Amino acid sequence: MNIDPHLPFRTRIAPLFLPREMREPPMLDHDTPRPPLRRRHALMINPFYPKDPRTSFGKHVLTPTLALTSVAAATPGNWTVEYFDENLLQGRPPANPIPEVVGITVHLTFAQRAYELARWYRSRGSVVILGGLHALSCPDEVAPHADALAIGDGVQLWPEILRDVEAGRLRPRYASTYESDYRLDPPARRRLLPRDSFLTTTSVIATRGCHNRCGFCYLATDGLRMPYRMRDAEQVAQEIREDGQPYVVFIDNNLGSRRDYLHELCRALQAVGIIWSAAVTLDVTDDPRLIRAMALSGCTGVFVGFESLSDANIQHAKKRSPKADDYARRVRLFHDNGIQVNGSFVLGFDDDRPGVFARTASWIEENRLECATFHILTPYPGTPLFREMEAAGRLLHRDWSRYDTGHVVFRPKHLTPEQLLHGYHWMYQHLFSLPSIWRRRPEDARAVLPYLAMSMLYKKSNRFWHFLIKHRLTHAAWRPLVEWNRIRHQAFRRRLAATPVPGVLATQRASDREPSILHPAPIRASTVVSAGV
Ligand code: B12
Ligand code: SF4
Repeated sequence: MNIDPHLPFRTRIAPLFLPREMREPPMLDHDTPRPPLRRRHALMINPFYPKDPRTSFGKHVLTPTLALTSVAAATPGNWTVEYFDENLLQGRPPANPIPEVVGITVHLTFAQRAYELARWYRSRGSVVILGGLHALSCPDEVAPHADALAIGDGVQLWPEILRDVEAGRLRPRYASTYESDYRLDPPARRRLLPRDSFLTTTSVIATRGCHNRCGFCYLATDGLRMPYRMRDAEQVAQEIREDGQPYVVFIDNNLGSRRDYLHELCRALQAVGIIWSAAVTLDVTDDPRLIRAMALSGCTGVFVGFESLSDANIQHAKKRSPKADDYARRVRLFHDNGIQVNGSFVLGFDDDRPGVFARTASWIEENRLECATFHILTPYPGTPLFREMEAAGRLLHRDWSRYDTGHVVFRPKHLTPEQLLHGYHWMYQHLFSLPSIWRRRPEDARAVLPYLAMSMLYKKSNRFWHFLIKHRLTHAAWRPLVEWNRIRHQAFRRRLAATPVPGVLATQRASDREPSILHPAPIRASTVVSAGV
């Protein structure tokens, strides 16, 4: 169905539920007396960031960031370590006793909250270490808020920092590259996480970097050199077994950068019996056998950065990606292997005009993408896109808290900032609506019910999410659905394994295809969980 290009601008955007706790962090207490300091105790904090009511609140408790659990894994044995995520709505961060060291991860969107926390803990006697993406891209801005800055890979730096604290010789800056042998890193310390608060605590990272360098991506930040590194497939499988959860989310930038490696990983995962999802670039579909291997090893969903349906936009972004007129065939290949697609789209590129919203929404519905994620183009500081926008005088402001891909921070070329924001809101309103969810239901009748259940839970239940998150019921509410799906997926895999391997014909365009034994009738899995990070 082609949506009228004027529809987004004729539609009123409805106000949405956004409780204060999802908008503002808890107040820090400045009045109570200072509790004692606990030596050799480190507290790791993931600061609060305001939630966008257009998207699902469930997104934030799907799976945790690995930033701090990775760093915590490198803590020397004579230190104790504790973890606190302000986004889990459990009130103020721990302050009794006061930790000797506080490690905070800083992204540009929550930098102000990180500084506020840093100020508060420093005033109480803690040594504060700031690290993360923003420390790397804007070190001079971050440095005054910390006793020490960790620039780059915290796993390499953390033991040295704690030893220097012990010896009273802390330096203001520590820097590390990402050139180390990734296989030697200790597994993330997931046991520090409140397990009840997440659908799954098994966020896993198997590879680092990406073969692309898109101009808008944080990987293109000046000074960041992140060569593609892979961990042993067996090591990854073992880490997954140890966490004992049925669903695993790979948070790699692009799990499909090296196809030979992904084949190897699929072989290792096949024996584990979990279901999993990951972000991959669309070119993985160049190898249909790989898509089948992914499905047979438990892949139920992929997060794909389509970014745009305009080839001009893709070229401008310097993304090496298949042509837009071939996206549909490639989506079909995932669907034929029972893999759901969560498409990620960036809005506001230079070739985007007011018709972009209706056109993108029509395409998503026509190709039955089970889920879609939208981002307003955002020039992250330090990237080529930022430099380009700055040089052209197109940046509207430098309020980093609004550089969260949900606000317009630059002057678009063929849209007004108001049109871009309205169109972005309309995309979520439209794609999260019941008629659109229904239009995108899987073709296989067996898959429809779980798809609807998951879509309702994920896209229509923010009030419920608020309750679940606050009362630490996320895992309990979600787990039966996931377990049901894991079992269904195992049956699907047996059916898939019994069908012939797709061959040459499967790689042809859909319109050219002849029915063939090499391209069997698709069998669909009733999967409901798709990668959403
Ligand atoms: C998991 C994830 C999420 C989760 C959890 C987020 C959270 N903060 O809790 C969810 C799904 C909720 C999420 C949401 C969003 N995310 Co997100 N997310 C990720 C993802 C996929 C993985 C993060 C991770 O675990 N990385 C692995 C760790 C090990 O790497 P790291 O964070 O860099 O940490 C290392 C170092 O930086 C350093 N370090 C970090 N912190 C500290 C602290 C100390 C003390 C020390 C010593 C060292 C140190 O050591 C670590 C080990 O080397 C990344 C992409 C990626 N693969 O990194 C995007 C990413 C971080 N997200 C991004 C964005 C934009 C968002 C959103 C704003 C998008 C949106 N509109 O919804 C939201 C809102 C969150 C927000 N305001 O920050 C961007 C950030 C871009 C930028 N320049 O800031 C990224 C990079 C994706 C991308 N390609 O653009 N996200
Ligand atoms: S393909 Fe994705 S992860 Fe890779 S550089 Fe581009 S935006 Fe970044």
